[in-house]
Amino acid sequence: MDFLRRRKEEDKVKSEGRLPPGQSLTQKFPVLTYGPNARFDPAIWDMRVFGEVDKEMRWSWDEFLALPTVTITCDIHCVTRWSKFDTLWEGVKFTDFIKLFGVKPTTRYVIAHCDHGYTTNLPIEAMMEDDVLLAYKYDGKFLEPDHGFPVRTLVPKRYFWKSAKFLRGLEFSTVDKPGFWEQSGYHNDGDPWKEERYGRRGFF
Ligand SMILES: Nc1nc2c(c(=O)[nH]1)N[C@H]1C(S)=C(S)[C@@H](COP(=O)(O)O)O[C@H]1N2
Ligand SMILES: [Mo]
Repeated sequence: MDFLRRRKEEDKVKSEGRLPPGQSLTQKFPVLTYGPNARFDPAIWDMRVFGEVDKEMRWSWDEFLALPTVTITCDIHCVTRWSKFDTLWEGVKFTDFIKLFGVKPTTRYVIAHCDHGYTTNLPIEAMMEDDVLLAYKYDGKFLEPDHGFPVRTLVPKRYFWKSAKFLRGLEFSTVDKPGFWEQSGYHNDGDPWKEERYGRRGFF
């Protein structure tokens, strides 16, 4: 019965054009992390920007928390086929953030660098979307460790592996640098609406 009810709900949202192809709705918030969560020590934690920027900068935890934030509600889509609707996030808006240090016109890609070496890449245009955040609150509370505490990128218009948990830095680059999953066969762009799950030369 539950299954049937869910199928009906999915048919409804699909007809409304809100569920990307091949996705199923979940009410839960699944956790997908390769490796351990980051250890967080506010005394040594920092956020860095480097590469093709006017001014390389770093923020301590306190300095980062002092930056102005915005709140957004969005749908998220994981490549493992779950989608979750109406998720509520707070964080520093990417387009506001970059005004603090200036991005050189030579920048074409942004590479997110995380604790334990996870990286993920996106064209600067994808990061300039209005709903891209350096998020640190979910549903009004600081992120759970499993969901990327203290800070993650949030890029709702891409599959969720592009939303980097345990974020420690953003690299602005003239060349593309495929990240952890992109090197393992996931698609380089990861647009759920085009169902860009796996790369042409992927292993899957
Ligand atoms: N640092 C880091 N970020 C990461 C991952 C990871 O393993 N390490 N997994 C990615 C994947 S594959 C997904 S689907 C989402 C999952 O986020 P969630 O655990 O909050 O649902 O985080 C992404 N960001
Ligand atoms: Mo994922």
